[in-house]
Amino acid sequence: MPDTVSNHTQPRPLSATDPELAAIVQAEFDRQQHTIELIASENIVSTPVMEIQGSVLTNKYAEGYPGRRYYGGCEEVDKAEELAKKRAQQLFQTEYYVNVQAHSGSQANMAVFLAAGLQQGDRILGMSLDHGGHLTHGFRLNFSGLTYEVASYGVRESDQTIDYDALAAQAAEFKPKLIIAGASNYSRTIDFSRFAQIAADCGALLLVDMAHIAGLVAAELHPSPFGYADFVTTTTHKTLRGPRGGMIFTRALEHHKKVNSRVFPGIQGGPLMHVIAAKAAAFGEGLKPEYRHYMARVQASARAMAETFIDLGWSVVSGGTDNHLLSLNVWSQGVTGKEAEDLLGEVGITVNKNLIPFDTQAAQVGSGIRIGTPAICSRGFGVDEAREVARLIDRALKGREDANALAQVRADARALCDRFPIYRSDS
Ligand code: DSN
Repeated sequence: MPDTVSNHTQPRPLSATDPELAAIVQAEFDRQQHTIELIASENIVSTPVMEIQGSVLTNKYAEGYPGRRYYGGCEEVDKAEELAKKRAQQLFQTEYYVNVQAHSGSQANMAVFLAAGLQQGDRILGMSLDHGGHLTHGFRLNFSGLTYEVASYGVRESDQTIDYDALAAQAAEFKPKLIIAGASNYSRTIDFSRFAQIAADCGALLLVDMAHIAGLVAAELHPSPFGYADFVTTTTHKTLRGPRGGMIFTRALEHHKKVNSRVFPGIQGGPLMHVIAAKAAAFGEGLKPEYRHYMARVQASARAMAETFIDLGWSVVSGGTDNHLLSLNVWSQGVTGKEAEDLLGEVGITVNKNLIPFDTQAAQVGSGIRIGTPAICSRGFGVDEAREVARLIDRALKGREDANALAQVRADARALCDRFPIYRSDS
C-alpha cells in the first residue's frame, strides 16, 4: 500500500511497531537487571546519557569539525561538540588538545598511529595481550600487528607487575617509533613517568591508552598520563560511564591537527553527534563530586574483592589491585577460565575468561577470569556487597558439583540485584 499520509515520527511504543525487537530489548533489560555484571570494561550509563543517545541528534550529518562542517544546519551540534571538548579538558585538568569524534577506542588508536607518522613496517612496542595488553597494541591479528613490526613487553614472573628495567632494555634494543602504555587486564598502578623516560631514551613517541583507568585518572585515584604522553587515548564507556566511543588527546598542536585529519577524513566519515553530546553529558557528570565518590567506591570494592578471594584461598594475579579490576587465577583451585565463566553465567554473575601471565591454557580456555567493579558500583553496590559477590563466586566455583548449592547462589545473586535495581522509575 503506498505510504502517502503516515508520519512515522509520531510516538508509538516499540512493542507495537516492532514486537520482535521490543522483546529482545526487554530481555536484555531483564538480564542486566537481574545479573551481577563484573565485566571490567562495562558500565551502566545514567538516564541523561541514555536519553541523549536516543535524541534527534542521531539525525544529523556533520562531517568536519565545529565551525568547519561540510553540511548546513550544524549550529546546535557544534555547541554539543565544543561542550564535550571543554568538559573533557576540565575532567582531566589538562590543556592537551582533544578530539572527541573517534567512534571507538580502536579507531582512536588507529588515528594516533597514523598521526604519529608510522609507515607500514615501522616498529611499535606495546604490552602483550597475554599479559593484560590490548588488541590494538600490536596483537598479530589486529591492524596494529598486521601493519607494523611489533615487540611486546610483559610482566615479571615473580610479582606479575610490569618489569620496567626489562622494558627499558627492550626499548633500547628494538628502537620503536611508538611505545604504548596501557592495558585491559592489569590491576596495578602504571608508572607513566617511567614510560616517558624510556620513550625519551630511545627516541620514541609515547601513547598512553588509559581506556580502563580513565575514571580513576579523572578522580585523581591513579596518576595522570598528562604531562608525560605525546598522545592519550581512551574509550568513554568504561570507568568514564559514558556512551560507547573514543577520544584522543594530544600534547602538540601539530599532532592534534594530524589526529583531526586522520580521524576525518582519514578513517571516519560523519561523527556520531548523538554520541558526542552524550559524551559531553557523561563528562559533566564526571565533574561532579558524586563521581569522585563513585570512583573511590569502585576502587575500594575491587580491593575488598581481592582481599576476600585471597582470604578464601584463591590466587589473585599480582596479589591484589590498585584500580577497578582484578584478575582471579581460578586454575589455582582447578577450574579453568572458561569453566568459571560458564558456571558463573548460570548463577547470574557475568565475567569474562582471560589468560593470566605465563598461562599454560589455550586462549579460548584460560586460567583466569577478569573481575571489575564499575558496573556493580553504578547500581549502588559498595564494599560490603563486593565482598558478598566474592563469596558468591567462591561458593559457586567450590560447589560446582552440587546443584543445590548452585541454586542457592543463583537465588542469593538475584536477591542482591533486587536490592539495587537499575533504571527504577522512582529514582
Ligand atoms: N575489549 C575491551 C575490554 O574488555 O577490556 C577493551 O577494549
